[in-house]
Amino acid sequence: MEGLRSFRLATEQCEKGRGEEFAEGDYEMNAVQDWHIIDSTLREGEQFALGNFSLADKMEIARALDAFGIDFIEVTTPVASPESRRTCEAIAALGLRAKVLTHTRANLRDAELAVACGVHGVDILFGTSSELRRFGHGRSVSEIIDQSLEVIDYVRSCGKAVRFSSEDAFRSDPQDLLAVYRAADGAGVDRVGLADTVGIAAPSQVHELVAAVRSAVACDIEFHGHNDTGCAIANAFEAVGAGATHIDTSILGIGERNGITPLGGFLARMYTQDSEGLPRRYHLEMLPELDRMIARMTGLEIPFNNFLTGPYAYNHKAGMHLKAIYVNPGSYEAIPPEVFGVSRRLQWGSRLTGRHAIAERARNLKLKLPDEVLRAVTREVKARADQGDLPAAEIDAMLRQAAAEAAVRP
Ligand code: HCA
Ligand code: CU
Repeated sequence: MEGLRSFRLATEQCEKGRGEEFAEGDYEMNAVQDWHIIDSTLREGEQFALGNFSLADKMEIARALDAFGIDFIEVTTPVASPESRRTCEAIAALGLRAKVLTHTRANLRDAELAVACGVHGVDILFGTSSELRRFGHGRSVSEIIDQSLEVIDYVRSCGKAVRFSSEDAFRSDPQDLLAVYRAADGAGVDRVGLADTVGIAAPSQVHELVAAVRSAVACDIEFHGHNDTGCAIANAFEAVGAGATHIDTSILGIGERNGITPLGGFLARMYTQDSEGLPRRYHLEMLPELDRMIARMTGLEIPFNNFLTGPYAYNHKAGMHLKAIYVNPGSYEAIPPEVFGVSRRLQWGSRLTGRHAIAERARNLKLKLPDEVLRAVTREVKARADQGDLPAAEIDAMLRQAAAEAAVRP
């Protein structure tokens, strides 16, 4: 099957929709051309505690996402405030290659304002969970459908793209959900969306529900996953595996509470599936710039354990690791760092270092040392490093001295 890469996944038989069936047990992963990123740094990210972006910040973010190759940029609803409306209009008017979307509740007044801002499309949202129906808007499923269809028809009649998404989809009755999605699909939406609003879904659940939606609708499918239980990337990955076509991300994963699927982490995950397609589609080497930009604007550091761009994401320390890394970096790296514009860091002055790391350093210094001398220097480095990592200069001095003592000229 053209454009699709295959990988095995213990799964029930799934339909990819549009009539293609896959063999049981074999699962077809959408290659990079089959899925798109909707980056929501300018919508979900603005809901992050420290996401108070100025207009200039927002323009910078939109341009950077566009330059990176992001397909869709979602911005805060113009209903939120006068400045939000101005921003929505300004970003829609930037003339980016990326399509600008805004996000509204499923009511006509909000949709009218959204359309008037000149965006490419409107992402509308309705809560379908029993919690939201009981404690939130209080509507029945048929009322949700009626109200949504009115808004969908309106947005379509304006010639705009429209998406219908269910808030808290994973705590909704699947039958209710499918009924609402089928109705939205029948009304001609471009996409239906599943939002894991509280980050409660497990990857297997996401797979199952997206697969069920995949066989119920013909339109595209979007997944939006929060990270409260640490599954946002895995859930987005499973969503794509089950036939989702659009994944919501934000730079550094910023959003309500602890955020959503981070752009960088999601791309890391997807790179392992399609290492050729991904670099053709996105300027992956720009990722550190994007992460640094949001760190700067939120006044935070890039988290120490961030995917790809964290300060230690490519740090190698233990002797066994260092030894293998010198020979073949792939032995302890899933993704070559240069692909994402970062570099590796070899921490060879710790008590965990090894002879191969010290020997490599000696080679770099053009010192030829017999094996027993290298072993002795390594023992000495380890003993001294018990008090803390040694600076490179100290190890270099030890190697030079050992070379002099062994009367081996550099
Ligand atoms: C929110 C809404 C949302 C919407 C997601 C979507 C969510 O809680 O503010 O439009 O698909 O997580 O449900 O971000
Ligand atoms: Cu959200």
